[in-house]
Amino acid sequence: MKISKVFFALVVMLVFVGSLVGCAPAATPAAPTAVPATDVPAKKVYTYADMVVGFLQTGSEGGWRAANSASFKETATQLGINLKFYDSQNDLAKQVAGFQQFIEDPEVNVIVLQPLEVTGWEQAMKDAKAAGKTVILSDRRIDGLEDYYVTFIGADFVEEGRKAGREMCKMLEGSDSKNVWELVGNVGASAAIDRGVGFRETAAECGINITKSQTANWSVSEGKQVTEAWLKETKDVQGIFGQNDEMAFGAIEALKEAGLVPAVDVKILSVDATAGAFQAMLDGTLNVTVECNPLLAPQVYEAALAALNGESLPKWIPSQESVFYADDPNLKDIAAGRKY
Ligand code: GYE
Repeated sequence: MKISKVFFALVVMLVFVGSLVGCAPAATPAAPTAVPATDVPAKKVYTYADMVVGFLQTGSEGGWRAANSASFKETATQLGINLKFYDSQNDLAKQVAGFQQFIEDPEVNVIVLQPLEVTGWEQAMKDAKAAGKTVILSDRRIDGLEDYYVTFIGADFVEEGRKAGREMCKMLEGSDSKNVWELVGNVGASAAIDRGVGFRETAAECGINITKSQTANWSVSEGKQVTEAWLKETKDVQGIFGQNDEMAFGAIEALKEAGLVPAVDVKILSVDATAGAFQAMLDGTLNVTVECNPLLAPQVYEAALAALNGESLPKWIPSQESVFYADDPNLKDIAAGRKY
């Protein structure tokens, strides 16, 4: 019995030692030598002072564009951003060339593109990514290439078009004829393409007949020339939709010279809601303007800084907008409070 007790104790001891050896790793690796915190490079946190923005502006075609350019210049000064401003003079080839210049500029870490047209950007966008540039679209979108820009900050132009169609329907309610003429912006621009899509969606709901549609390239002079030519063919028109304020101003001039009373004989509706549109509504020559906000710089610079600091952003950050009416009793006060 004594032997068995000794044997049992020996077995228990051997099992206990084995269990220790079995759980312990074969060879406990030496703990890695901790790197003193001071030797790990701290992740850089960018500030606005670190931003060098290459800004590709479309041109200087009207009141909306002037307010938009001022927004980017004034906000850059306020935030201490180094802004390199490139005027593409409404020429796509010039804008693509300017984009390449910013890609090759070692100082530029952010490129903000306000694309003249939705296509023509594949190579430039791929080159920018390869060069490690942060690209943000502002004002207008491009087709596809979502992997090559951080985000698009701009209006929902289709919704602007829908609003325009609804307002034209309201103005022509009860009219025997609903013939409407459309003055289109630059045909390759998302603002023109999408406003046309939206307008057709809601104008169709009330039986509007778009009897004429032609580009007038966002300008007063071309808006007038196109409308004059149409009036020589017929005066059977009940409404004119200008895809921006300037083209509507040109149509207003043409109607007056043809002996028609704008906003009375022919309803006039535009998009942008610039100071000129508020003046035309106060003068009684424009019925409605759908707002498109040009003051995009604060949102764009904020998104650029977030992107430089590695934050992820939605692919589209829509700007918020309203609609303004000539018959609004508060129109004068609203106009006085506008920034553009
Ligand atoms: O409506 C027009 C300008 O891209 C939203 O461009 C902008 C448009 C605006 O020429 O006035």
